[in-house]
Amino acid sequence: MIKMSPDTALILVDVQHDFLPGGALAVTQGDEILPIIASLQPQFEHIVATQDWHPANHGSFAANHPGTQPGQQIELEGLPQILWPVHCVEGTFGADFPVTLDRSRWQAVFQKGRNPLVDSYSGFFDNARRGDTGLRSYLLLQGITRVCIAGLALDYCVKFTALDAVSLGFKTLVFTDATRAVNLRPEDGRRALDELKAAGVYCLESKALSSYV
Ligand code: VGL
Ligand code: ZN
Repeated sequence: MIKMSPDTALILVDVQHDFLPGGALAVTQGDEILPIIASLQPQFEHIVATQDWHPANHGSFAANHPGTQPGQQIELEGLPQILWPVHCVEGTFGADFPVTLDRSRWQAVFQKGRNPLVDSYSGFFDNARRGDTGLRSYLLLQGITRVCIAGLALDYCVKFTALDAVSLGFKTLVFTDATRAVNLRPEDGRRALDELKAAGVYCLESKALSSYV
């Protein structure tokens, strides 16, 4: 097992019941990333997580816009917004992390999506890039210059977290086997990887991590 240098953090994005099979916004085969995350965690000195955490009146829920369906796009406070099933409501089981996920070495959890008027795919900023979760300043205070990302979902929260990380100047890697896509359109996951690579994000299988050290 390799050990990443202390300037590198593992960011676990939204590994929550509602994104796992059986959840309200289940990502197909999302549970397959759990054993991979388990084998990745011991290789990192710094581990943080993000948690999708919505009030029940959140504007991204189709249920809060009568006459709409999940998957439909609307405008929310001037931004395009895909409507989702009710998911990750604060304090509910769906918003919690599975017990099989070892949290004993997590140093911090950054909640996002608390403002009902704007969605928040990235673990750093909301979609309007106004609200800040504090993740950036936390990483900077810890002396982190490189981040490695795993979690759900590849075409939304993993993608936008990685794009923000690279735009903030972090060397950024996404573990291609420790993420899965929602795939509202069948190619969304593959397209997300193309976008990430084009933005300068390393996309690597977890077993190839030693080649990145
Ligand atoms: C996510 C859609 C809505 C995600 C969160 O974690 O990828 N996707 N909220
Ligand atoms: Zn959400």
